[in-house]
Amino acid sequence: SYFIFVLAIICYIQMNDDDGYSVKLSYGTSGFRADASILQSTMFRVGILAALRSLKTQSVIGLMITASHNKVSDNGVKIADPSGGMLTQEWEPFADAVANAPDSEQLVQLIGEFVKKENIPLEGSQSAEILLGRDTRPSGESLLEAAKQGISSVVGVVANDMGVLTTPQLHWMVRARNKGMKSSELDYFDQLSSSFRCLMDLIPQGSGINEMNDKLIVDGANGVGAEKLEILKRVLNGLDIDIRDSGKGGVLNEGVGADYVQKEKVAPYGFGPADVGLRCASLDGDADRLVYFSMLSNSNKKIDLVDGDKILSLFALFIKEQLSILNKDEDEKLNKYYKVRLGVVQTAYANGASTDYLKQLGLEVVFTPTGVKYLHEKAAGYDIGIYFEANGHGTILFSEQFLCWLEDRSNELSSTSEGSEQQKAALRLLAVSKLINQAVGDALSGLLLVEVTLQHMGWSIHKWSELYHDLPSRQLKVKVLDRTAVVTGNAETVVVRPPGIQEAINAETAKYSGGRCFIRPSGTEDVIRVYAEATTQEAADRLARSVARLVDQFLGFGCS
Ligand code: G16
Repeated sequence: SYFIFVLAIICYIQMNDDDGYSVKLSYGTSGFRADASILQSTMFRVGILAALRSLKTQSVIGLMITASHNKVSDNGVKIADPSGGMLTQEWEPFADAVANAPDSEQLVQLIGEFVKKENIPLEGSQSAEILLGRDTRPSGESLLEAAKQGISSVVGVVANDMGVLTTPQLHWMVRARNKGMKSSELDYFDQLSSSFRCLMDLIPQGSGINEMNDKLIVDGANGVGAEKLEILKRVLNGLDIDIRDSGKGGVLNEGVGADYVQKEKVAPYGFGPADVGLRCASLDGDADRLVYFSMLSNSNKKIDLVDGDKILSLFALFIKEQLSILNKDEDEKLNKYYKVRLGVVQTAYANGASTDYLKQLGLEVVFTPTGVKYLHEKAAGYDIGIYFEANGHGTILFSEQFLCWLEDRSNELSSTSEGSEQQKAALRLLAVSKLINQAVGDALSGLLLVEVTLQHMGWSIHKWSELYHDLPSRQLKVKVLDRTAVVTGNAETVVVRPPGIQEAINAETAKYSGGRCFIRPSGTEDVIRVYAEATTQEAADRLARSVARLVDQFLGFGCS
C-alpha cells in the first residue's frame, strides 16, 4: 500500500503543481490561506496530512475549506482534530513542511520520515475517515476534489464530503462522530433548537422582555452563515429574524460581515436609516464569528458596536448568576455544592474596559496570543471556561466532570424540589452546554444564546451595551516586506524582534494618557496589525497611525 501511496503523490504533484510551493505557506492562526489559484497542490497535500492524522489517532478528522473573513478570491484549509478542536500544535511544523516541500520526491521523503517517527499505521482502520466541508467560495469545489484525492492516496482512509457547511458545523460533526453521538447536520440543528427552546421555557416570569425590540436583523456576510441561519429559523419557527446580505447579489465579505463591521465600526451594506436603533448582528464568512451592533441615529452608517468582549461579559454574567443560584446555601460536604472553577480568556485585543469590568465581577481573567487554538486550550482548563476574541470568535467550555455532577444534581433536584430556582439554574446550565458549540466558536449557537440571555435579563441591546463603555480604539494593518520578521512575546503585548521597534512604540504610546498599543503579524493575511487604545477616539486614531508609520519605517516599503 505504501508503494501505491508514493505513486499517487508523484503523479498528482507532477500533474498539478502550480505556483503554490514557490509562495511560503504557514499554518498560521487558523490553517493555510492564500489566493485560491495557488492552493490546488496544497489541498492535495493537506488531504494526505488529514489522512495521516486520522490513522495516527484512529479517529475521524475534519478538513474545512474556507478562508473565513478573507476576500472571496482567497481560500484556505483548516484541520479539525478528534476532539473537534483545531489541529494539535505539535503537528503544525509537519503541516508547514508538507505544504512547502518543493517537489514530489522531497514530499514523499518527508512523509516517509514522519510516518516512521510518529509510528503511524498505514493499513487503515475502521474509523480512518475524513469529514470534508467547504464554505460558499466558488473555488471550494475544485479544491475539495484535490483534498479528496490527497486523502484517497492514503490507502484505507475514507473521504466523506459533507457539502457546504459553516466551519463550526464541521467541527461539531467531528466531535459528535468521535463521541459516538448523532452527528448529521440535522442533528446539529436539532440540538441547537431543542436547547434554545429549553432555555426560553426557563425564562423567569415577568422579566422585562418588553425592553427588547423583538426583531433581530442579521448580516450574513453573503456567506454560508446566512443559508444555515435560514434553516435554523425554519426549525425554530417563530424566531423573528430578518436575514440580509445572504449572498444573492452581494460579494462574500465585501462591505459586509463581522470582520468588516468590527474593524471599520460601520454598518454593513444593506442596512439603512430604517434600521436605526434596532438590534443587529453580523456573522463572518464561515460563521465562526459573531458581533452585534445598533445603528446610531446621528450619522449615516455609524454604529454602536457590541463586540466579542461584550458577548463574553453577557455570558459571564448569566453563568455567574446561575452558579450562585445553584450553590446557594448549600453545604460543601453534602455533594450539593460544587466549587466551580470559572475562568475567562481574552487576548490583547480585548478592550481594556472589558477586562476591568470582568475583574470587577470577581472573575479570573487570563490572556493568550490571538488564535482560537490558544484561547480554547486555556479555557478547557476550567470547569467553565468562557473565551472570546474581540472580533467575535469564542464559546463556553464545560468540563466533563462538572457536567456529570450537574446532571446528577439536576436529577436529584427534580425529585426533591421540582420547579425550584435551583433546579431551573441546573437545567439552564445544562442547556447552555448543549446550545453553545463545545468544539469551537460558532456564530449561530452564539447568536441563539445571546438572544435567549437578553430575554432572560429583559434587556435591550442598548442596556447590554451600557454594561461598560469601551475605551476608544483603532485597528490598522500595514503591508510589509516580510511579516515573519516581527516576533512577539507576553501574549503579543511586546515585540521581541526586530530590535528597537518596541522602544519606539513605547515612546509613541507614552505621549497619550491612558494609551495602549501593540503590533503583531497576522496569521491569516499578509500584513502587520496595529491596535491602539486611548482616552479619546482622536487620540487612539493618531496613536495607531503613528505606530503604523513606525512599522512601515522598520519593516515596510518605506512609504511613510
Ligand atoms: C482566525 C482565527 C481567529 C483570529 C483571526 C484573525 O479567524 O480563528 O482566532 O482572531 O483569524 O487572525 P489574524 O489577526 O492572525 O489574521 P477566522 O474567522 O478568520 O478563521
